[in-house]
Amino acid sequence: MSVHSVKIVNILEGLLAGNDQAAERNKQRFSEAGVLTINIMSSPGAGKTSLILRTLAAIRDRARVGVIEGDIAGSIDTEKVIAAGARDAVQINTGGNCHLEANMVDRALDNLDLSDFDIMFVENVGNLVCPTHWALGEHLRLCVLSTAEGHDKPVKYPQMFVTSDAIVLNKIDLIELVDFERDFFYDSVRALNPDAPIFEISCRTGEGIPAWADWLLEQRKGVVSSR
Ligand SMILES: Nc1nc2c(ncn2[C@@H]2O[C@H](COP(=O)(O)OP(=O)(O)O)[C@@H](O)[C@H]2O)c(=O)[nH]1
Ligand SMILES: [Mg+2]
Ligand SMILES: [Zn+2]
Repeated sequence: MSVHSVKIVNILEGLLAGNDQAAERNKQRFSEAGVLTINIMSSPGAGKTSLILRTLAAIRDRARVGVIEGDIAGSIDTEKVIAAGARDAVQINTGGNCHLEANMVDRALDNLDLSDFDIMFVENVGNLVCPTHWALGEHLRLCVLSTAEGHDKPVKYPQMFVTSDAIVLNKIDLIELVDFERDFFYDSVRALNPDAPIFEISCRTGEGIPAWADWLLEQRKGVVSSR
């Protein structure tokens, strides 16, 4: 390795260590407030916003939900989640950055009162690679994959599947149309991550949303009881 590349590696490690500390502080704030926080990761268009909207409709009478929306630009998703019943939402424009970082979530928290919420969704930037390295302070890491992307994604992006606490297989309504091989997908996910629950969902039809919503509400109890 040249001196130059050693330097780059060290700078990245330093940045990630600083990010981990900021994430730990965020997590402490979420935990003390009893707010279950979920970092939602996927490639662009897999259905992160659609899942938040469907989940809001399913649980808004049982939990107070907030949303932190990470996008490279624009605030279109924030307007949608407020209209769907989120108690409050904040948009983070990353200004070109391809993932959220803990200090961005810290700044978003300046605009939210954590005592208003039971659950906080953080919609990460659409990207299956670098969000895996940048903790935000979440309790749960959720990977959303859509059938249209193909069954081989766990093999191509293993780190995303290794580090996820739960996986949503979205657009299940399209599974026959896109030749998605369910067995291949399950075998490759299980080789990387034996325990994460996998929820088959269609945000188009609502299939699978009740089981996912119930699981989520159950996870929130863990955050409250560990306060
Ligand atoms: N057929 C189908 N389309 C979906 C489903 N979920 C989302 N979509 C569509 O996929 C596109 C991207 O969804 P969006 O939630 O914006 O993805 P995001 O970029 O991950 O936030 C939109 O046109 C959605 O209507 C689904 O379960 N089935
Ligand atoms: Mg979105
Ligand atoms: Zn990135």
